[in-house]
Amino acid sequence: MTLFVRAILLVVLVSAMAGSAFASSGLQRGSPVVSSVPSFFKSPLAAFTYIPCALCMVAGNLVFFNANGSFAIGHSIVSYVWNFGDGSAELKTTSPFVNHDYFGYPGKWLVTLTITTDDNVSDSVSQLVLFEVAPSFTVNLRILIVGKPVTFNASSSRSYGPTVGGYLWGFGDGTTGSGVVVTHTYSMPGAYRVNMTIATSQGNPTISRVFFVWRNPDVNGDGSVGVDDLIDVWTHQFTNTTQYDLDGDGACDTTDLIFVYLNQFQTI
Ligand SMILES: [Ca+2]
Ligand SMILES: [Ca+2]
Repeated sequence: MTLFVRAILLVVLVSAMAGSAFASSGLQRGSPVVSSVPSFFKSPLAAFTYIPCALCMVAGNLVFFNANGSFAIGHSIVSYVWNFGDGSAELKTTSPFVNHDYFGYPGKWLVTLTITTDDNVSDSVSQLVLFEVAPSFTVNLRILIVGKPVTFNASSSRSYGPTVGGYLWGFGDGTTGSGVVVTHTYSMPGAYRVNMTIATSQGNPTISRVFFVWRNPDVNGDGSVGVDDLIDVWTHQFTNTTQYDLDGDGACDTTDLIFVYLNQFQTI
């Protein structure tokens, strides 16, 4: 290894380590501010899932809400405002996790979540919550990559009564799918709100989570993510070369470099 390469590696690693604190905490908090954002790169995006406490021995209809799948790049989410759809007062929290105890029938409510970022940009999502149905889904990839099929699987969902007629998906890029297991391929990097709706005899409850899709960090295409890719991305910093702009924010910058660094030796 030449001295020149060693020098590059040192700079790369130091800058990557400096940024790893925010990178490891997820893009929701503390990512670098993005100056020019392409139109497909929508942020923030509100999303939530819920778990009905259908088998709990508690009074009322207790529901756990989780908005941790919401997303904002370059800014923090400073508030979550919940309208639980039952006439109760809206609840404003700083935590993405809340629970709400409903009392009485019909056991389904249109719930609206509004998130706001520290630069005062908001996004809302409204979804039907059906107490006797617990929708959930898993994803088969740790990291979503442009051009790589990803499989969403809703077979972990449960119904405690209503007859399930099917599973409907919105992939957040304008396309939809149906079936308990679906596979989708994204063509552009960015943030996508994936929603899954269960069609039932009592109503169609929905949950959603935001997924971030990256360009492949194996930028030199040799089949693995390694130091060669790290150097490639580092040498293209601030050149606006699309191939090296892995998060699709319009520039090859530190965020892209850290993404490669964090995914060295990983199977992509
Ligand atoms: Ca490579
Ligand atoms: Ca970028």
